[in-house]
Amino acid sequence: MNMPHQAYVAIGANLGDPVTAVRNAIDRLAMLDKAHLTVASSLYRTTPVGLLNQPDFINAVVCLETALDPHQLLAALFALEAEFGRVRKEKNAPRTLDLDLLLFDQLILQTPQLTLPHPRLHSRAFVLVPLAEIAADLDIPGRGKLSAWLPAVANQVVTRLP
Ligand code: PH2
Ligand code: MG
Ligand code: MG
Repeated sequence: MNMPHQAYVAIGANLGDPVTAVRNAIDRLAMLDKAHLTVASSLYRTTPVGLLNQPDFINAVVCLETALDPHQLLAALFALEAEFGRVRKEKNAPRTLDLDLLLFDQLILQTPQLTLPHPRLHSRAFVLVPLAEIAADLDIPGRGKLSAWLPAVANQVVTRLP
């Protein structure tokens, strides 16, 4: 199948067994219909950003080539979150699995459902560091080189798992 688009997806979990959840999520993303996983980052243990009084997260980023459009891909990500038992409570609450669409080609988009690039991507080490591992030269539409944002998040603790 022709997979004309390239998308980056962030994976996060901090409830239950987050390492297993993130590994299983990567496996499930590799099985998505009309998509092909090209590369997955290492797993990282990260300190919570935002709501601080919650367990550390496990985070990773994957690159997908896909024939889906952005909203179709987002729907597939929400379906996977539900499959992993995600219950949406308050914003930033601990979660069994969070899948965030970061980038879709060089698209800049603002709809009620979806903002691209992800609006907080450039200020979060738990996204930037795994993303830089798999796509060091990446350009963030409207924000410039990914690598230029890394120094600003150097104070956020992210540890690559062996
Ligand atoms: N996700 C959030 C809020 N804070 N912090 C870390 N370290 N990792 C996350 O995935 C994360 C977060 C909202 O989705
Ligand atoms: Mg998120
Ligand atoms: Mg999310």
